[in-house]
Amino acid sequence: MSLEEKEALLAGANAPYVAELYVRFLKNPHLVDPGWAAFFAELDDRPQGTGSPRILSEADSRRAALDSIRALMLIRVYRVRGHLIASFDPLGLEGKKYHPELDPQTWGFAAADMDRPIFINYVLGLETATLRQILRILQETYCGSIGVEFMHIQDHEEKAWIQQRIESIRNQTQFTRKGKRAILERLVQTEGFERFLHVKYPGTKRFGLDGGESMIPAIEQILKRGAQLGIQEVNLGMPHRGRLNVLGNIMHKPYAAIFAEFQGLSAHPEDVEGSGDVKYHLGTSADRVFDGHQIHLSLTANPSHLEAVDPVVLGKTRAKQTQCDDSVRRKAMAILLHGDAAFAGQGLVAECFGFSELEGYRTGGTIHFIVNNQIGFTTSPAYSRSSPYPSDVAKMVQAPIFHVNGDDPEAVVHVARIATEFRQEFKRDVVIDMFCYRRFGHNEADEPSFTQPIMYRKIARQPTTRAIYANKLIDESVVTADEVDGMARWFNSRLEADFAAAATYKVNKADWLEGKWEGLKTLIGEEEMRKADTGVPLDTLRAVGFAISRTPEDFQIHAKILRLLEIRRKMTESGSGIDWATAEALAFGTLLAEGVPVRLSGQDSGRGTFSQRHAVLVDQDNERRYVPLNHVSAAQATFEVIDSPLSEASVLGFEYGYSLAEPDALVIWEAQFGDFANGAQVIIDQFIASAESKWLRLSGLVMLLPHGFEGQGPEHSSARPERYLQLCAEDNLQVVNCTTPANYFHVLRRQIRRNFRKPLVLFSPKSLLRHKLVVSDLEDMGAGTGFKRVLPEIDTLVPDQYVKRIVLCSGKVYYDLLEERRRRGIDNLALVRVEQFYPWPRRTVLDNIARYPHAEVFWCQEEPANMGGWAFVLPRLSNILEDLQRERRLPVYVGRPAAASPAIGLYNKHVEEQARVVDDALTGSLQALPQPFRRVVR
Ligand SMILES: Cc1ncc(C[n+]2csc(CCOP(=O)(O)OP(=O)(O)O)c2C)c(N)n1
Ligand SMILES: [Mg+2]
Repeated sequence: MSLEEKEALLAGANAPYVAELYVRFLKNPHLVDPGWAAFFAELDDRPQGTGSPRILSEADSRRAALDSIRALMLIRVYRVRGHLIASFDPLGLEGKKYHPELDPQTWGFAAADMDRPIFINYVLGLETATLRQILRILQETYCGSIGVEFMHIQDHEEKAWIQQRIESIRNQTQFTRKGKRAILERLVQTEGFERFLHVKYPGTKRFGLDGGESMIPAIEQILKRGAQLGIQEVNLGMPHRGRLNVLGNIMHKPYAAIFAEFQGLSAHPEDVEGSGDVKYHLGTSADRVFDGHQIHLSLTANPSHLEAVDPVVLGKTRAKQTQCDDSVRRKAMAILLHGDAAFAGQGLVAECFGFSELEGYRTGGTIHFIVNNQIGFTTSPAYSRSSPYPSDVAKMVQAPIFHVNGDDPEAVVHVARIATEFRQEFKRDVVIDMFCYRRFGHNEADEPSFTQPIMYRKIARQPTTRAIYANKLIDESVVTADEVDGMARWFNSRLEADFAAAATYKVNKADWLEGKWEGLKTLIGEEEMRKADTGVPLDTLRAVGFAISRTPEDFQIHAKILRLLEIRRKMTESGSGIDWATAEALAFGTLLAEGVPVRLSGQDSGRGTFSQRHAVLVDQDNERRYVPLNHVSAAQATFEVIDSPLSEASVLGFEYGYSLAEPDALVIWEAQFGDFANGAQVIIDQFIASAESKWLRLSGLVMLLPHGFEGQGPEHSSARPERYLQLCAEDNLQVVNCTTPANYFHVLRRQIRRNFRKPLVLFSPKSLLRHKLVVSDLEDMGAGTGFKRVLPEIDTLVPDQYVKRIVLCSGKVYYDLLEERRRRGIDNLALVRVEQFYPWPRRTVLDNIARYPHAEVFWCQEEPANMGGWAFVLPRLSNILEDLQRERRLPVYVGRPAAASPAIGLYNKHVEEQARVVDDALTGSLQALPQPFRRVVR
């Protein structure tokens, strides 16, 4: 019988029979069958160590037993479902709430039963209690301003902790007078700031917190309690709502600075770099002290895209934990604030919960705070989510959820405190869902009664949270009305002073190259700065090569991997034939030996999607894991290679966030196949490509994107290089599609060995991983060598002036062209590889073209004409041809015609197409070749 069936039995005619069983169980649990014993034991979930032995005298009547189990059932149901009738909606939109299971009648109690003592065996802390008492306790604890959902937690300790924590104090903190005044002061400031903006900048968007003011004292409480419990660093992420208030009242950004932004003032435009962003997206950092404990706070800048910042904040938090050796994750923590519609709607929220217990991504629990104003823009919850609460998604990780009435600031602060304690105790996610309302429209110029007239009539009559609380404290004689007025006047005069100062406010010189970023540069300018010393002495390379091809003696390695390691070892010993994966391992290994941590995360990255990497070896007997790159040298940095969850957006966001906080590590996100990165487009567009320009935030993140047309169909061929190339401007990115293991080695090392950080979009090969021509010599990685942005012709051809054609290309197609040219014995056609698209190596490309004065210039790609590099190189090559005063100012396009789908599904057709591309590049005559424009524009 299931638990539900047993519960149903209790409420029905069989209750006396169950009571009989219970009497027996209390005497001796073995007297009833184990199923019932477990059921009764479950009822009695009072904290361990309390209560007396369960002994009921023989004389106890059947009725008493029945009372007991019914009462215990009722208590249990209140724990599970009490929140369903709690009054946490300040607007009371749902009216009086009722749930039959919370009605004592359902359990067989009548009005006459209210005052009979019932034995409840110290559950709720009482040996006996009347039904009236029991209900009062349950309603206070579970149905007041706070509704708690925690009975879905399967871990006994966590569940018992919450139960004990809230039942022992009936889920209320008795605040001191000082504590109450502090909450009031916070509310005065929160409301005062919004009002001030409302008056000074009427109709200007600010996405005010009006109606959700209790959020500010709640965050203050999290910080204060967190500081007491060891938190030293908090990373915050939040949306638009109330952000200015958080900036001013939590982050202590000068009000004058915020006012200056409202006025669009740029008193000192020379100090404001980049393209900037709207004021309610900006981040900042601050140090604050709570009870003598310092906390460093950092609010991450974010784009409009709701919840996109979440994984970024988590990645930053993780990096901070690694930096301060916080392996128990006690010192650094993330707080994420959310809107109700966004929390329920955006998949990134679920993706981030997915991180919470993963070895490679966990951050020791995030405190989530939902400003649940019961609306999203103009959409009511009934239209925007299928779950009862916006918070239900958090149940996927069994996080406890506190629904709380925003108009009861003490309750809000109380749950903030418990949530913080829970996080510190169990290092798990926890959610506060603060029910409130939005006093104005979505923004302040928006009219909400077009769509929610009833709700907004209610809101118009609703006194502010501050007014409600001030009156409460006046009633309790904690403050006088005059004092409350005094608080508001004082704060307002302070705002007025800042308002006056705004006109001449001098923008603080950006703080972005401080701390870990010190010594790095932003303005690159000079070509020289782009160069990097990335070569490594051969001895070091050999030592690393040896270390990465070794396993411990007692390690049962798979026979094929053993052979692979032997081959790797021979490659480095002989110094030739080094393949892609070995070059990568050498790049990582040398950086590690130099003290640079390497973090690589992506789907199946440990082994490598193409079974090429084998960075994690698995003992065939016991599945013990061994990571050779962590055994390179005694003083080396740590290599983390992580098989990620199957979520592109959040994992890319996480690694991007990690790179924001850790410029001294090589941080890499790897796509399984490059095209899957489009699931993370928001992170690419809103952060990776534009964060430096918008927010002056740098990142050295590497995106590894497998790319190449090998007949694997539409979704395993193209990493969509065109998309990244279209994003390139103002030196925001580096886009590389290199073709030799040595160049790959250098481009990875270059990421760390220069004095600036830029995201690197790196297309990586698939078939080339095992291509006989795709090998390098150790010497190509030796001291003095470096990354080559363009690779010139390597074969001996006719003298330069007789070369008839230059075929420029990038990536894998080069080898198809090279092999076919050799096969056909063509000696007057030069192949030039563009290894780096952006920053566009104009001078080197120009030199490589100028070298062949009588050659036609072709661009060959395997991608369709509307994809790949064509649109990017066309104007740039034309520009060069113009400078060289070539007769033909346009390069000739050779490749697949424009297509809706990146690649064909049929393998044979692919082979045919590929052969035609190669043939066109090698033999097609200028006139006969279909012109790109004719092919593209159809
Ligand atoms: C991903 C995304 N989709 C749509 C929007 C446009 N938008 C901005 S705010 C908003 C409503 C958000 O509602 P909620 O999350 O409840 O926050 P609230 O404004 O009520 O505080 C929408 C749809 C957005 N910013 N991001
Ligand atoms: Mg909302």
